[in-house]
Amino acid sequence: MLVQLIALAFAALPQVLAHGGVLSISIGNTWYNGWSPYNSPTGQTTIIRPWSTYNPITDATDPTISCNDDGSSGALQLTAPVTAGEKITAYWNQIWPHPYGPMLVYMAQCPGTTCTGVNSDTLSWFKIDESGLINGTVYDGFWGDGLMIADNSSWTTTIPSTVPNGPYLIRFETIALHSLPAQFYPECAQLMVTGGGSLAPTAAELVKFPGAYSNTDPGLDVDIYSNTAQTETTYPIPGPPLYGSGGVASSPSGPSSTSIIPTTTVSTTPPSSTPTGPTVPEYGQCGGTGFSGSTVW
Ligand SMILES: [Cu+2]
Repeated sequence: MLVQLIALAFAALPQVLAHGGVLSISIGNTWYNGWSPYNSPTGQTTIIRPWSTYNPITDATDPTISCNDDGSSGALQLTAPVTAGEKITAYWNQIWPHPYGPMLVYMAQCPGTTCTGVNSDTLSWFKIDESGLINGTVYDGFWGDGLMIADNSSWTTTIPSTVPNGPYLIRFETIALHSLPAQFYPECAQLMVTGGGSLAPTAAELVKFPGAYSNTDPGLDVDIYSNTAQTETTYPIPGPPLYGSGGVASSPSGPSSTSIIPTTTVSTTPPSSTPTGPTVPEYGQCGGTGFSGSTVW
């Protein structure tokens, strides 16, 4: 009977169990509980922008791809103070199940004095961090996503010391390539940056969401189980060149193959409350029909 009840419970929540998103954020020693997509939005106060589903976005031009929602702020939206040069960590809702694909972090400055009330679709984003194929092959190498999983399903990045002061959205994104179309998992939070610099992003570094990605980008329509993938050791990370790189946008036919390993650190200050939520078996896969890759490290 118990087994049957458990089976029923799992059958009722297959989508929820399979995926997820950013449930909390820490900046320095400050812990911020995030948005709870399966609770009522009424009364939720958090620095994370509202988002509505654990399901992945599977179209690179989907209207919800900026912040996994309609782009609006919450009714009781908060903003976290951050000093340029400070580290910020995003925590996913579970042991993340998708080790194959890139990690990306973007920022976008809001007009005026606050991001509250500003639709994220209207902003111009620049990429401050990326990690693609770190080593090995596209088929079974070690990816940014694997590094995120290895770091307690969290991702730490540094607010560039050179960004101008002001209100920003930060957008943490993990892209899963275990099945096609690629799966996008973006979530955003509101920041107020102080102590910054004066290096504005270049035109080539600025993109819109939707707009930054195309479904035919070489880093998004890659079949990691193909024969060529088994010997391919470079991977073109989607999106614009990194902020401050002085680079120009790569053309689809001539992608760059840079793979920058970020300086991730395991948080030395454990959160006072750990994220709770649905769990899946370690490295359990979802959406991966025909999945044939490694299931253990
Ligand atoms: Cu998933």
